[in-house]
Amino acid sequence: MPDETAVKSALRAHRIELPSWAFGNTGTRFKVFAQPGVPRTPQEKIDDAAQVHAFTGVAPTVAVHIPWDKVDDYAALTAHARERGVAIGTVNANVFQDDDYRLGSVANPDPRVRAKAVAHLMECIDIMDATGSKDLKLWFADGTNYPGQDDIRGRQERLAEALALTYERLGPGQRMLLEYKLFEPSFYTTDVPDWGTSLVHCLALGERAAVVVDTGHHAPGVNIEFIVAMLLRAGRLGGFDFNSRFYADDDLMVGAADPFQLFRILHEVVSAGALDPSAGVAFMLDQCHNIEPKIPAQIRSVMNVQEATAKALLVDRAALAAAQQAGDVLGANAVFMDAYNTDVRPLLAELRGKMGLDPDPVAAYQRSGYAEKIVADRIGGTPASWGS
Ligand code: LRH
Ligand code: MN
Repeated sequence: MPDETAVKSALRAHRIELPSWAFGNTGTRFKVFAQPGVPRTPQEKIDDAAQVHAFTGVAPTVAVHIPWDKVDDYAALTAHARERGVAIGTVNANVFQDDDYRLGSVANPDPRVRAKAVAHLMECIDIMDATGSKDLKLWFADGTNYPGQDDIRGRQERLAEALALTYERLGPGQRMLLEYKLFEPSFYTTDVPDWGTSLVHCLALGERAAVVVDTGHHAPGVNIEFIVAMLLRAGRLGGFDFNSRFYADDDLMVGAADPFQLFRILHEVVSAGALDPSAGVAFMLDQCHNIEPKIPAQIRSVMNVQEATAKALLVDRAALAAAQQAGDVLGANAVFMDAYNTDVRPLLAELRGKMGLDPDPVAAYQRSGYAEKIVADRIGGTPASWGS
């Protein structure tokens, strides 16, 4: 059986990055429901993210999205984060909300539009230089809606050219993370639709390009842990955008729709020795809390990742390997399920106690009065949202 002390120290060292945009108003094309106390500025988003870190102890960085988190002084924003015990993490580019990008951004037939998109990617690296961020995350809405609308291979050429220009600009210690998505907002082709396409581009670019697996970006029934195992084997798993879904890119709380899938994914990560921050896999949340209170939802999401990770760390690897080698199908599955069916909440509560934290972070946050304070303080101004 795994040594509980080792399990706890791995959980203590685990790092989960929060998305600034999860704290703003979000919704669907049908409605964005405004919530009271929502942040109006990148600074207030960071304040809210710092609450999640204060109560969980394992979420010390906040991913930003440009221009949603655009400021005049990124050094000041970095200092603001530091003063609240967190740091600016991954910088997300956004070339999907400008009228010029109707037919795409980096894959657009029009070279003027492609140049505009590449200029934005370069600007994001300038921001990374100012915030000390190491990862540039790229997700492209680029694609087509109708057969014949554009040349599929031609768009790949344009995409590859833009990625190469951007890769060239990366500074020391900086990486490029390429996220794929099956569809939406494009409904016929998406230029980076799957892990294979992302990996092919990353391999062509170089060592500092890696794939991001957003758990909501696959066709129903896709075995995501198989993709994770393959990317780990290739040394090109750059990170995760964790969320969960019942149907499409629902961006629900990670583990809410399918906690067993999350466990299977983290089993592959732990088995490859890739949980430790030194392995370079970024564990990020990418979620939208359309109807639920956002800060407690982020706290719950971090706890869901911790619970799945703890279960994955509790898999008796020796027994599993022995059963697998022996072809003992039921035995191997039983070892796997024993870990999954282990109630890890007492272990995590105890660990939080050792970290000087309340064993129940959600309840502790609700007792803190912060939710009431931001509703009272944040009067006026424009609540943050995806601002399209
Ligand atoms: C696209 C995506 C991408 C982000 C956006 C907020 O669906 O997953 O990671 O840029 O959501
Ligand atoms: Mn994502």
